[in-house]
Amino acid sequence: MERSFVMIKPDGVERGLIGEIIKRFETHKLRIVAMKMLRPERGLVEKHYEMHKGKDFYELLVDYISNKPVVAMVLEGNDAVTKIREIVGATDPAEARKGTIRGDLGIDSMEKATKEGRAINNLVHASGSKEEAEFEIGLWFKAEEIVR
Ligand code: IDP
Ligand code: MG
Repeated sequence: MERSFVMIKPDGVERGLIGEIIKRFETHKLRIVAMKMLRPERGLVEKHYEMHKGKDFYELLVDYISNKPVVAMVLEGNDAVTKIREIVGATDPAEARKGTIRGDLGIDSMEKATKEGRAINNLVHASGSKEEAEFEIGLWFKAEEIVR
């Protein structure tokens, strides 16, 4: 059984899509083993996205998430990392396939975000690899917060 980290980003929470997003994961046999709602402080978000440090969108990305309501969770299932990324879809909602969360529910695009000088609003974060998942789960959750 594999685990991955998922965060419903501030735009997903703001638009009332928490239930819809969670339903899509549960429907695909991914089990929630940890979950909390919080407004992550800047330091946590900086660490979470440290792999992007130095990129031109890094500060915008940290601004997008910091101190805003998000839902953080750990999901467990067969091939969870890959499966979740498939369910989530491509980074740019304008490019994401139908049937994916970002493709069906996303309303932003890389083009619009760039024009407006902000991060792409794409509803959800999901770990990109097993290594990322391990790092992110440890960053956001204490061992005793994993419930199964
Ligand atoms: P991912 O979330 O699909 O894994 P990453 O490349 O890891 O995509 O980027 C992290 C987040 O940063 C994206 O989900 C998106 O919100 C934002 N982002 C990525 N590339 C850009 C960009 O070129 N401009 C603005 N924001 C971006
Ligand atoms: Mg990523």
